Amino acid sequence: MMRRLMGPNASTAGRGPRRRAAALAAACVLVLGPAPGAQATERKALGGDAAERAYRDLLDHGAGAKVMTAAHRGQWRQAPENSLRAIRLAFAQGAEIVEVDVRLTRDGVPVLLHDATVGRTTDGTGRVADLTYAEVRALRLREGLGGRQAAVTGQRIPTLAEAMRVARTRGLVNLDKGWEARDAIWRVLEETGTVRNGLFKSRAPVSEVRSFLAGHPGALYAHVVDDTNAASVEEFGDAPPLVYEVLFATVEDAVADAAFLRRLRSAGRIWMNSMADGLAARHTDEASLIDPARGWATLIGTYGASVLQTDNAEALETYLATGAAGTVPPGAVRVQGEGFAPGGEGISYHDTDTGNRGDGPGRPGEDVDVCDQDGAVAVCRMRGSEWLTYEVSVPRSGRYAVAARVASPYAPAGTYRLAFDGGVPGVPVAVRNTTGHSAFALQPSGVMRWLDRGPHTLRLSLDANAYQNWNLDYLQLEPVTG
Ligand SMILES: [Ca+2]
Ligand SMILES: [Ca+2]
Ligand SMILES: [Ca+2]
Repeated sequence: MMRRLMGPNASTAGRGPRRRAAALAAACVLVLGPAPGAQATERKALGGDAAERAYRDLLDHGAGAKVMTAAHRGQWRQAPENSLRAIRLAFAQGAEIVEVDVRLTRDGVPVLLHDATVGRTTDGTGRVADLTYAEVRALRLREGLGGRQAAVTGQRIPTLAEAMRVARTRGLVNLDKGWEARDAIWRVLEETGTVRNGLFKSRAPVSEVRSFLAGHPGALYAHVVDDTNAASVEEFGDAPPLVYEVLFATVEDAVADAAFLRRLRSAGRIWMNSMADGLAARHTDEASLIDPARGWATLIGTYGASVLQTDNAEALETYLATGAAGTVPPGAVRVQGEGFAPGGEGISYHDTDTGNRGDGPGRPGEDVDVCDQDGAVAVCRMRGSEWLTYEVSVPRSGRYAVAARVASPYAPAGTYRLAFDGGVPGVPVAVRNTTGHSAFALQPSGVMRWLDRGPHTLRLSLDANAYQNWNLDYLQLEPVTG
């Protein structure tokens, strides 16, 4: 019999031990995730609150097991990372799991903070391990992923206890960075009645993991493996962890091998990360938003992922429900930043330095700088006085509002103007801080224009006398109704 590395509390929750032979038989085929579209209805049929359903789903790794969404640091696009508001939003937007980071204050209180220091995400400085809880509580969180130029909000660093109370009926919490503080974390889970909500995670030696789980019945656990510790899978033997989190920098990594993953998949869930390049090769959120086959679809279908950690929980949920991701809204027209018109320097664009200084696919002989930002292809190294011309064709006559999908960790990030059909540039549009070079956000420009059905030119020019440091993924013309 296979004994899962989990205490008796967990095993009484509806899944008995599974015969090893059955597991081995299942291992002969890399089980594909359910077809996109199948998940939405399935979820409603189950009873209990959302956390109970997520818990049962996590324990299920059968052929029809649903793919689960884990929101990286909560919904940080709309609230500070690791804030209570970010956690609430992530659950409200469909994530079954919210990944948070746990650290101890000097006086031993588990709080949510990613870095060892508070500088990036708050208005304070110093190491959290050197600050008392009272000192930590006086700090205010910065927007999104933080950074020195991110606005300070009214949100505070939450305690783990506060976070677990939020999650208690809503879903699961993946406890990253917290292995060293596991005993303190366990006490919080017990005190808040959330043992079933907390998913521990580590890449600690197997003996250490076994010892902790043996002493903490019911603890949920994910083991992190990459090519440096793949042998730990052998050490777990026939008592595997509930979840393996598999990290692979490239598809040539040993842990990305199909037979290896089939084995993991037959015995539990496989968790993969699509936030950035190098976590699951180049199968990222941004690549998925261009074409799911370049990201999520391949992680699920080829690599057997049944938990995906994402910075785009809403978009992933949409993909899992409909099979589509990153689609253009009805009636809208999208033109890629890097898809500027042909013609060359001085005719279709002006760029201030020779050649493509970015790492992305620029055009031969042309100077516009194009970067690959974790799968998003964007015009980068944008400088004052540069401009780009686009050819757009609108499907019907009407008023259109222009929005730009941009990324920048700066405030101000930049200023651009739009000109239609060879006319004069309009009012300056400020690019707002998105708190990361790869943290793209679709920002309305406030510019609206009547356009007759058919082709038009649109020129985007950067004010010469303004600070400019931002990336342009695409422009979008959206029909204005009413
Ligand atoms: Ca250039
Ligand atoms: Ca440039
Ligand atoms: Ca683009």
